[in-house]
Amino acid sequence: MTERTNDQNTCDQELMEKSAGPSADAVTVAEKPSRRKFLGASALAGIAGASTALVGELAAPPRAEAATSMPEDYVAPGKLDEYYGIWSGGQSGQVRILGIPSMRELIRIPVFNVDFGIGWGITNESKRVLGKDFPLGGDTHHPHFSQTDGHYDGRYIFINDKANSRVARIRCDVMRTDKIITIPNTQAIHGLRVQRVPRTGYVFCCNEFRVPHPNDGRDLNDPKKYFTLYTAIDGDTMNIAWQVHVDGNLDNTDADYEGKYSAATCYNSEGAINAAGMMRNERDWVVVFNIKRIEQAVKRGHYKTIGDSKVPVVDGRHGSDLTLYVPVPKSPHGINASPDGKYVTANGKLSPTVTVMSWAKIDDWFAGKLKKPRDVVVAEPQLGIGPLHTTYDGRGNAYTTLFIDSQIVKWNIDDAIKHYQGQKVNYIRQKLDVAYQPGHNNSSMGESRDADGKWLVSLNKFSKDRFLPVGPLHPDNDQLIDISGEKMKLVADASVWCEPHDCTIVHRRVLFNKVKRIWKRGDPFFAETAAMAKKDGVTLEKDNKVIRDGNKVRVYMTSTAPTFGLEEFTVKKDNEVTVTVTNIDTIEDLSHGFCMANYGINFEISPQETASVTFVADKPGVHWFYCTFFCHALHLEMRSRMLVEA
Ligand code: CUK
Ligand code: CUA
Repeated sequence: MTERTNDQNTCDQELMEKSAGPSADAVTVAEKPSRRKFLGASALAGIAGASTALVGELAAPPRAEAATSMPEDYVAPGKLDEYYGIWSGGQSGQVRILGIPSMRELIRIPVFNVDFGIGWGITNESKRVLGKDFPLGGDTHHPHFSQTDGHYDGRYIFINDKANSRVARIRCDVMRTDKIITIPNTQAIHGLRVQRVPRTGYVFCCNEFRVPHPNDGRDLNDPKKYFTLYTAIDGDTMNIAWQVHVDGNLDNTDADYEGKYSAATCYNSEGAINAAGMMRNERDWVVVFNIKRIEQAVKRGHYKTIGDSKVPVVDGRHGSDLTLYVPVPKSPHGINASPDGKYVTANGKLSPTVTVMSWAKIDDWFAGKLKKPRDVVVAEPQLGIGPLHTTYDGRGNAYTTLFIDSQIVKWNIDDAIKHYQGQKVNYIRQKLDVAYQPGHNNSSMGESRDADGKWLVSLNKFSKDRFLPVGPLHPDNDQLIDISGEKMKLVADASVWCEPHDCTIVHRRVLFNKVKRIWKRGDPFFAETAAMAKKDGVTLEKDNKVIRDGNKVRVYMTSTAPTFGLEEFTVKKDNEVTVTVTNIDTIEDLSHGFCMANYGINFEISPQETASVTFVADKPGVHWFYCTFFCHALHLEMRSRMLVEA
């Protein structure tokens, strides 16, 4: 693949030198960050109640700032990135694609949000995906690719919406959301990962909040009766396969490399309803789900249903043989399977440790060969304050974010295991300062067997002084780190809009040839619209027609630069109008838009795509509709009239 060349470095250095004037230097010096002072009080308050040892370490003296090196893999104009990064869009409810290593944002994929740019939430095609009465936004956290036998297969991306308890699927060939489902019996879908083997298969989700079931007003203030569920979705049909009634709450999840197990962290084994209560126990747990046994229980009818939902709910509480509860230190957060298929780590959050469990030992437990649930633990390295998430380089090393320490710690799994067995070995390889307060990190190909240990991204919650001030709301700072050598090297800062949480990084070979450059006629995304046209006797690719059907008017037109197929159409006030536009241009990148002035309508139509919108023509008069994508020298002239009779 692309080799890093000195030429690129030199070129980049020259660029940097040219752009950095004396005033820029002055700002850098004057505003030199003092990382350690930052967050002191609020971070301490946040872990009040955590052990005093933690608080003691927080007060430790500052370390030197890590030197930021010039981008080593500068992607020059016209050059392509080697990796795709799929970013969660956080509270924007979208998914974004970045190029790596450039960290350039390439595109945004609207998912749970309304987007005026492409008309997501405006067109009939997107509304069919969003469903009736859809909420206007979402809180996305975990974008993950479908896999086959532990390799990314480039079919789908799955993403959760914590705010409205939904899960969406994005088709990778057109990078368009094609399914959104609301998970029954839940509040706040948080953790999401996929079954790796034999394939995806299941999409596993953590329902975070404990609520009464059914949540219809009963047991309002009786938290003892609240509980939550672990959900498995069939990734092919997007139907719910089953749910598991668990003890405690659920946070994050991951699956193994054999198709036998998935596991989830629980930070509220206490079943409390406030922060102090949730931190009471010194230990919470990881729940391991035995997939075969759960499937058998469902098959045998050993399940209940809740309220109106038909989803089978099996009982996986303590004492069930469907699950294993592994006690781990206080309030674990991230859970991450290692790409060698051997281990899964639970990150301590309020404990400075990460708990390493062995899938083989989990096998032994379910076979009745182990006495105590803790016997599946093979290491518990002490890494620093606030471990949240871990990722891997495929060479036996793990990289864990330390939220409070604002660091990434690189550690060796085998050495951590030896240390746990009593040997005197140092498992910590390096600690790298990041800016600041990292949540997730993710490595190139890191959640698959093909982890290649080239790049690491640290998704930092705070950017503080790293960018020009832009008002009280700061961007997040996602930092690119080179992990190809012995030492981690910080390469670039990238500002991002709130608050991505997580990303997945895949080599371009996974997607490059799967991604379509123009739509294919007959695509299922607009199949329903095409069926409607057929009923009206309309050939979308050539007809420009107005069909009157009582109070309903259906307008069909083509678009080809720089004209719409119709120069005008006439409707009566309060007619329900459906406008269907087919972009018959065949040239890559030649998108048109359809914007109806003063009607709040805009959508994009890519080459060979059909898109439609339905609205009530409640404003009489002349309304120009115009193209919103600069498609031609006569783009501004690409406009026609809707005449609404009073
Ligand atoms: S969570 Cu945000 S930093 Cu939603 Cu995966 Cu850990
Ligand atoms: Cu079509 Cu601008």
